[in-house]
Amino acid sequence: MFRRDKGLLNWSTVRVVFSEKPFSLQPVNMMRMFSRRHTFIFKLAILVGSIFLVLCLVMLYDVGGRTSPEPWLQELSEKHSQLMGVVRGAASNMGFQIGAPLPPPSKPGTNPTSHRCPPGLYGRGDLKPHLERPPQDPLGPGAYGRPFVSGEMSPAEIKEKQDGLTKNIFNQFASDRISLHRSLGNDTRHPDCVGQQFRRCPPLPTTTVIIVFHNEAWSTLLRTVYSILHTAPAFLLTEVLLVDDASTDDHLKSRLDEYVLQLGIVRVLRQSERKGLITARLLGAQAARGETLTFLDAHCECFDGWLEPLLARIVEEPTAVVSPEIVVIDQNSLKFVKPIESAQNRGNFDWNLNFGWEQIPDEYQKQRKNQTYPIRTPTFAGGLFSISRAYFDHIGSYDDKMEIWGGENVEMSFRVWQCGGQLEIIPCSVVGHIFRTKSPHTFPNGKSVIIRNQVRLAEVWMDDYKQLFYRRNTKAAIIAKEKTYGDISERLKLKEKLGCKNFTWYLHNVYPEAYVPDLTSVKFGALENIGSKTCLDVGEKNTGGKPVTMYMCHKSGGNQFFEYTSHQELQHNINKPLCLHATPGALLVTIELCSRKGPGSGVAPEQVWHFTRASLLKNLSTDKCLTMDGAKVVLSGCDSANQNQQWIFS
Ligand SMILES: *[C@@H]1O[C@H](CO)[C@@H](O)[C@H](O)[C@H]1NC(C)=O
Ligand SMILES: *[C@@H]1O[C@H](CO)[C@@H](O)[C@H](O)[C@H]1NC(C)=O
Ligand SMILES: *[C@@H]1O[C@H](CO)[C@@H](O)[C@H](O)[C@H]1NC(C)=O
Ligand SMILES: *[C@@H]1O[C@H](CO)[C@@H](O)[C@H](O)[C@H]1NC(C)=O
Ligand SMILES: [Mn+2]
Repeated sequence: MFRRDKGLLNWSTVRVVFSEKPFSLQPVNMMRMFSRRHTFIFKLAILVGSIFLVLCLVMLYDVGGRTSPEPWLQELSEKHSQLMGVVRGAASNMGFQIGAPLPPPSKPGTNPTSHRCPPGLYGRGDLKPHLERPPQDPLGPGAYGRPFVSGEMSPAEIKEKQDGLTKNIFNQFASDRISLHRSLGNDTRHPDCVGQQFRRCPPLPTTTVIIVFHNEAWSTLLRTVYSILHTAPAFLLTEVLLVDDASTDDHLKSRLDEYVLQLGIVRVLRQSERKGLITARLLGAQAARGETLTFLDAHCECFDGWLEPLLARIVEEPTAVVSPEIVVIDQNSLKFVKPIESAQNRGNFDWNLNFGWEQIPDEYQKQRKNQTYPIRTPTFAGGLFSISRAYFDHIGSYDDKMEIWGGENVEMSFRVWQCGGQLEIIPCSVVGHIFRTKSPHTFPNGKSVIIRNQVRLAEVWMDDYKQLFYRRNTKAAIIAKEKTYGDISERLKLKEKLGCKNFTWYLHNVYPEAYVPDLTSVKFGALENIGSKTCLDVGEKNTGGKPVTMYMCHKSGGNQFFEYTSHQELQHNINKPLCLHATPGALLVTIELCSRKGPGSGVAPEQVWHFTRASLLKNLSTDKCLTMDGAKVVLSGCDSANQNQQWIFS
């Protein structure tokens, strides 16, 4: 209960901070205090000092116009003008606690010191996009986000479509025929979002949009770019940086450079060697000149008003790392699934350290007074988000010794929360993304780089809980044991420097609903059958309700991970507790949600397995035993000489 209240408290504190004028009151109080003394000279000195102070504060207010109690912002200001140094020095000599302002906006051509911010709200005219959308053909292919419909196709077209699918794992044929400027039709977001307005003071920060791509199709890449230019308010968009992770396709070379030149605001940066997403994003972040960074994928379309709510939240809470609500662009029809008032999800993780989505707990949903409120999320998908550029650096950007791709989003999730920030989804910000069933790209060194990345994050952020991961992922356990995950000393130093909290704190405060398996269990691993030397396996995508099978022992955990609990259950528990379950009368043994739910609740008889001395797994009351029958797993009369009934943890 305490924790949830705290979430609310954060909100109200934020509001208080922004509704008072922190700079105007203090000098007046000082003068009152001193005016009770009667020495004229002393008064004069105080008066002069106060005037100086007031002047300094006015200057301070003009430059930044905002404040923050965050020490990381204070650190930052040291890099900026001498004036700021003088001001802060004077202020701290007088014993004031003044948070330093954000760095001045770095937009070329504007004079930062003249950057005052007027009261009131931005009007529609202020939020005009960088580039107006050209008139739309309402009957054009895929117009207004509708699905692409193909008519009769010639053999050449059929081949083109097939080639596009093979190369991209989405329908490039359709994408190539849809306008690069397509409008997504009427604004169908929740009315709270459509009506949301934004304060001019403190102003919304500028942003650099960073898009990493590798052999992306021309039409999806350029539609992403245009959809930004047609929706992002001109005064907020500093630039769009396209970071090429060593693409080999011809159209992404000089043709792309020349094309974006005419757009003015778009630049291409190149990574000559395939180093992956993480280093490519760091390259983009280093080159960025906006006050915030906005990362997008190379096959997105932005919905009306997507950018302002992200940036507004960062102004309100500079340590917030904010993601849009991600909607689906269908990989076959390129239909843009428009936002509706439906169930919203948040991010989670399982004990294989994979990211997933889950419904927001009702209790938490009720605390959000309207749809403009952010949704706190334990983890994020990590592809699409905005962050203050200063905070991105402060919080340790990315682990640059992670390779290619994978795990970086979970790493950043744990790090941001444990080190004092927050991860949020802003439902009023909607961006569509083409979700693919698999990646079209090859990975240098294969999939093991992902596991290595995950071990790095487990070693740095998860304390003893990393064991839960290693037990379920044997390849990770080997990497950890052999210490082949590389040097993590820099990351540990960062954790120390930022005074980050531990993983227990994260689980209790950020994700109290998390399912945490037993850390003390002693019997776990793969359940190998003595007779066949094959292993008990839950099979693909078995989240309960399906029979288990026998499969070649792959010795990497995952679908073959089982844990024998002190309650005599056989649990397969990577993202939730699933139990080996024998339905009376049924032929096959399945896994089902465990019947035991915490202390006090009992185990259903269908889920009790007695491990005998002869390595049989036996139901005491019916005297039947777990039996391997080819690829099937059944129950049959116990016979301790039958090797097909003998099981060991390996
Ligand atoms: C947008 O809404 C208007 C009024 O509700 C409707 O007439 C129009 O057809 C809609 N446009 C699209 C593209 O759906
Ligand atoms: C939603 O809540 C915010 C913050 O309390 C408030 O400023 C805004 O007016 C509310 N919007 C609506 C539509 O009620
Ligand atoms: C984790 O941090 C909490 C305080 O947030 C502390 O009480 C606890 O002992 C720490 N746990 C470990 C395992 O260090
Ligand atoms: C064990 O026997 C009980 C009682 O007959 C039955 O309800 C249960 O389903 C059986 N469990 C297994 C695992 O066979
Ligand atoms: Mn993608």
